[in-house]
Amino acid sequence: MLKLFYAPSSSALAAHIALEEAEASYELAKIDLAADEQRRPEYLKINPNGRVPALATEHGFLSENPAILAYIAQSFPKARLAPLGDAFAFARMQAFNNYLSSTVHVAHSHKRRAARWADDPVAITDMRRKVPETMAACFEVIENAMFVGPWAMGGDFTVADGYLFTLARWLEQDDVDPKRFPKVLEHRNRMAERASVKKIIVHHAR
Ligand SMILES: N[C@@H](CCC(=O)N[C@@H](CS)C(=O)NCC(=O)O)C(=O)O
Repeated sequence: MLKLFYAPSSSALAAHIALEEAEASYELAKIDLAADEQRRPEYLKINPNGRVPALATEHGFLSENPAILAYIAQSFPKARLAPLGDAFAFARMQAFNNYLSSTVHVAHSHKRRAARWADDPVAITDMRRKVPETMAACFEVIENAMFVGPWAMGGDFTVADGYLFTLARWLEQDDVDPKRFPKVLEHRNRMAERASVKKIIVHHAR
């Protein structure tokens, strides 16, 4: 049985959506980030990096959203959550997911986790101040260059859609007006109406 270690409205929502879309059997384990549960020794055995999501599988634990999403898509091929027979299309989906993970998510983290990158209070304040600008710049690239439509990667829904939805939900809290990105906003609204999302969103109240 798969077990998803998650925190409400964190990036783990992307994996949660993928599990629902795959119609997988899974359990949830909530990690309280405010209580720093992600740094407890028991959890560090699951993900030594002390982050959610993590996925317990029959083979062992997985961390990092792009890896978890690819694993779910490949483990449940009937759900058609990725272009499995097309190496190039699969790699493009991975490029999209890795951009979300390594660039967009990191830009967002400079608000709450700025102290990871600097000690000087002035530098920390400056990093936080820049988040609306860097997040908007990231979504500019998604809106104008990466998002194909109607789904992130084109005509077929993929695990990238749940991931984009997850990070697009953070725009307001990062002081970015989502109306600046009409394609992303329309996608976000459409995703919110999807059966999988409606079923699980109760776990991701903000
Ligand atoms: N690179 C990781 C990032 C995961 C991550 O930063 N998750 C956040 C929640 S959205 C977290 O666990 N934060 C707790 C912390 O930073 O201590 C991924 O893409 O899965």
